[in-house]
Amino acid sequence: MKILVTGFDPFEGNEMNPSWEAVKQLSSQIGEHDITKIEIPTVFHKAIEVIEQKLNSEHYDAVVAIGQAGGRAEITPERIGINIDDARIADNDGNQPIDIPIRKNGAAAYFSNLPVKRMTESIKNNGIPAKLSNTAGTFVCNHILYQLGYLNATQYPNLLFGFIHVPYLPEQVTDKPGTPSMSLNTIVQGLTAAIKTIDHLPDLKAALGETH
Ligand code: PCA
Repeated sequence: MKILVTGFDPFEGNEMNPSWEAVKQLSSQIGEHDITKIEIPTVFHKAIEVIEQKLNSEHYDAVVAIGQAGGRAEITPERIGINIDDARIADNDGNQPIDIPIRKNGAAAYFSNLPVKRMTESIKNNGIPAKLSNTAGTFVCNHILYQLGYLNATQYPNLLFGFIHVPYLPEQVTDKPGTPSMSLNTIVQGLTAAIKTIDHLPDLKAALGETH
């Protein structure tokens, strides 16, 4: 498969974004997949335009977007993107939409069509903490996952799409006592394990749900 993998630029005063740092280090061939990597801006709407340009200019079988989830301890494949922008902080262009639907004519939500449970288990089988997440938040990461679902529903019916959040890097939490982090090398290994397992087969029926 030809897979486009994206990482975000730094936001909220961070000097780096682990998502792009890790994506940069991915190998250009993961299992049977050819990997193309691009950095996208942490900006509502602009981020998806960059991805759309790539999809319009070349054929890709899948898009996997990666983002930072500061405070999470695990690598977290995301199950769903919801139709709302509700920003706690401004994006990198100063936009702070509050309770604005992303697409007026879109569904309430789109489920990732990647095998998110198999990806989660595969990361864990490599000795790396992972957890299936049921919310990508309401900032630019959720926005991108939702927009990818919208593109899949409206223009690219065969496109596989999904999102994976990654923790802070250790150097980002030196002044945030008690905040979890993960080394760059471990994040790269975890993403590699997840991407390797992408295919069109039905997902695992594993009990990875949550009670709350
Ligand atoms: N994380 C943010 C946006 C960019 C990023 O890396 C988020 O989780 O929405």
